[in-house]
Amino acid sequence: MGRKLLTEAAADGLLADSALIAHGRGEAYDYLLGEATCESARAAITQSAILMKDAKRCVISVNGNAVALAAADLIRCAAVLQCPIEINIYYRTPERMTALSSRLDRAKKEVRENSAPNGWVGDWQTAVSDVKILGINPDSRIPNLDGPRANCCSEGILNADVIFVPLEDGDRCEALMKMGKKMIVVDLNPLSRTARRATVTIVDELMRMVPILLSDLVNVEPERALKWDNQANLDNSLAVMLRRLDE
Ligand code: PTJ
Repeated sequence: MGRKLLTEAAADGLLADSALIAHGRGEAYDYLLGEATCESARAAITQSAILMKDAKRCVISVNGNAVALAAADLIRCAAVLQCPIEINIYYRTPERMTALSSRLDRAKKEVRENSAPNGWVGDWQTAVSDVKILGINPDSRIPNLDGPRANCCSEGILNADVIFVPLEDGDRCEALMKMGKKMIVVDLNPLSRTARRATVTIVDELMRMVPILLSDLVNVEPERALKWDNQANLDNSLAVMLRRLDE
């Protein structure tokens, strides 16, 4: 399913040229995970939900792959949190930005017509309509980062305290951490620079983990904040992969 979504998104001009290479790298790590959400990833998802609910200004940052694989569920998460989604891509072109923005607008319309997530109480159509899609007109730059990928919005990434970023690039993650932001990343590679720098790393496949995050955002109480050792959590995910190699 993921491959189909990505090849269709590539044909629609949503993706970077290297997007399928990135996905293939992810698939290799996912194979070692047994294509299942491991215990350490499950704990990281709950910790992420707590940080996102606790945030003063949370933002969900998306790139081409994230939109292709999980646009609808990411919009549901944003609706529950009442936070914006910002398109922030590595290989930025006006054509890709427009294509990604249209795809998110279309997904928003579909999500608005579907039922609310289980356990969520309120006016779902209004909650979804209120989700802002940012990124097309950046008014700021991430300090200490070169090139167009530093472009961002003051209403989104620049002033957020907690940023959820699937498939983030190491340099940008580092620059945003230096700004004092809490970074929640999704990366199937527990050894990547992004995975090792982030506040919370979810070593899981994006399409598989977003529905779990959504359920936690609806159901987990924010007071349940856990003490978090990201390196220990990464080591546990790596141990799952190494055990599989030994089998
Ligand atoms: O849309 P853009 O312009 O921002 O470009 C996006 C890509 C993905 C091309 C760009 O960010 C990139 O080159 O990424 P990397 O450096 O190859 O990193 C991708 C990381 O994400 C790798 O560590 C993969 O293991 C991981 N990954 C790939 N697919 C998934 C994934 N992690 C979770 N779920 C996935 N579906």
